[in-house]
Amino acid sequence: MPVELVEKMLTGDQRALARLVSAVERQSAEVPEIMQHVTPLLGRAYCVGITGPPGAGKSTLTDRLIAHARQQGETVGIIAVDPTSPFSGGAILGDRIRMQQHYLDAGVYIRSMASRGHHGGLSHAAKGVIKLLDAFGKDLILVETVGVGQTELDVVAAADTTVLILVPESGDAIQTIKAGIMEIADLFVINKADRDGAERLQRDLQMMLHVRHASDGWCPPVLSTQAHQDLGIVELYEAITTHRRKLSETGQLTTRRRQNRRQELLDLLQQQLLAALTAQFENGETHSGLLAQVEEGTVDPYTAVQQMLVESGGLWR
Ligand SMILES: Nc1nc2c(ncn2[C@@H]2O[C@H](COP(=O)(O)OP(=O)(O)OP(=O)(O)O)[C@@H](O)[C@H]2O)c(=O)[nH]1
Ligand SMILES: [Mg+2]
Repeated sequence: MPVELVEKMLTGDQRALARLVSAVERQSAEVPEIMQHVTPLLGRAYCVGITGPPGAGKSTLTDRLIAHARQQGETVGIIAVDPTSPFSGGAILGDRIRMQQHYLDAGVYIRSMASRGHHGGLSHAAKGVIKLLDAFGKDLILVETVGVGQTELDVVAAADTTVLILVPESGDAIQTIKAGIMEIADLFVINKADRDGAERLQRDLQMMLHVRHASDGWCPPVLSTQAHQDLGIVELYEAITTHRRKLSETGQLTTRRRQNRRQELLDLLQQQLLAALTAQFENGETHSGLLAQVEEGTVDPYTAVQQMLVESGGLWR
């Protein structure tokens, strides 16, 4: 029973949490009921999205951030989203190795999510898990994604603060980094600053961001770290804290979270409508005559869609 499981989780039961996380990951039919019980408890945790190209050092940085947050007395939840691997393979295994020192800490909960079985629902599943960790009482939630596709963009956009991790080699590739991620990043980090080109990239980025953000209230800082040596981590943590304070003081945190909830509703509606309509269509339950006509070219797809929406419950006005 979802209600009992949620109540059990709220007593601090990690196994109940794990079972709820699995239900949300599967997008089980119980998700609406789970969310009904969880929603009144949300909003206490602070969520940080950590994204960047493969191998940039996201997991190593996350590992160091966890350690620092724990020293500050915060409890931490981590979600590592790996949309590229069809199995719990490479990157997730890497996460396990890099974050293993925290697996035994009861104040830390780590969950890896791969794309297998999600059929495009990965970002919804990830957002659901963020909510569970929030309700469970984690102070800080870190979400690691490889910043290459729409799923990651959707997930990091749901975070309160988004951190983009680059490496000195990203300098030449900066044009190819998904533009959306460059635009939503609140903080930039050049990791592997022990390598050549770090300072130049930092200068270039600062200049670019300064021009772009001259008029708004927050110019994203560009930090430099050497995660494997634990260098720059405290500064990164403090920059996240500063951004958080600024968002709270200006009321932007409330605005952002409202927008995110709205977006989540629209995305979910779109996903579920599409799934329902497509299933009807593919099972040949309805519209089979129309399909044949479209296939033959006697009816155009615009008219067909209009008619299908009318038939599917008056969705077309
Ligand atoms: N030279 C150098 N290597 C680093 C630094 N930070 C991390 N690394 C190394 O970079 C490699 C990749 O680190 P990860 O933390 O797994 O990177 P990631 O971005 O999580 O990788 P994926 O999740 O696979 O995309 C590891 O071998 C790290 O030890 C750094 O500051 N300098
Ligand atoms: Mg990683």
